[in-house]
Amino acid sequence: MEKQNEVVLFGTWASAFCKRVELALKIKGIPYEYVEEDLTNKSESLLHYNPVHKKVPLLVHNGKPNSESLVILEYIDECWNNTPKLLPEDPYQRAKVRFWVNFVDHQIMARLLPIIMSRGEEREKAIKEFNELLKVFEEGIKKDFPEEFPFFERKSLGYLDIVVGAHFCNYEAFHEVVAVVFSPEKNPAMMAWLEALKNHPLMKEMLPPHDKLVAEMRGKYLGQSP
Ligand SMILES: N[C@@H](CCC(=O)N[C@@H](CS)C(=O)NCC(=O)O)C(=O)O
Repeated sequence: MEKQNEVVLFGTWASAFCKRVELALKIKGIPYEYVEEDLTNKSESLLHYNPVHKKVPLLVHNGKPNSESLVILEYIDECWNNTPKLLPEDPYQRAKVRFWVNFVDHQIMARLLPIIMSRGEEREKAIKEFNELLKVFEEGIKKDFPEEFPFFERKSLGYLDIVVGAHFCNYEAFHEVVAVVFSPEKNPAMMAWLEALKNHPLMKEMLPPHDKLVAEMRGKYLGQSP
């Protein structure tokens, strides 16, 4: 007999994209099996189920694969629609949330690599540009969601909380290894939101341990072995 709702997530522990999916599954209370992938030696299953990108996260639901974290989040929200909603019910609010998630993914995240790759004055310039985008983001979400900021104080964690939290709650590791990019003086709204997210029980449970992440980042960005 075919198993009902068999959910398998292929991921890697340090990937914020994978954390997005794990958070969504936990918020919705969906039981799942987790498979840790070695990206230097990808499994047959990953290559078979995600032949286009060959990346994690990969979610296999009753044998049907889904890849790309944002696609997976929306799939989860639609499939398990009697659990807390990740996206708002109202189509316009939903569009706004998608707009800002897209802004984080394509604009803000893209400004991190120039910071990692540069040094000295060039890095200062890259940090300044990153902060300018954060300002746009902060002003934008305060304007679009005036009643809801920080979001989860009024409801369970949503789509934007997941994306922002999974990527930026571990900012202290980035500060330690690469550079200080967030500060309460420059980014008060973002910092308040991150502090609140960091204290959320699911975020605490899901985020990679600080020291392990620092060691991983030192290896990846600075070529230092543990
Ligand atoms: N746009 C993808 C990005 C996923 C991604 O970059 N995954 C990385 C791990 S963080 C990966 O699998 N890399 C393996 C590779 O590039 O071969 C998403 O949102 O899921």
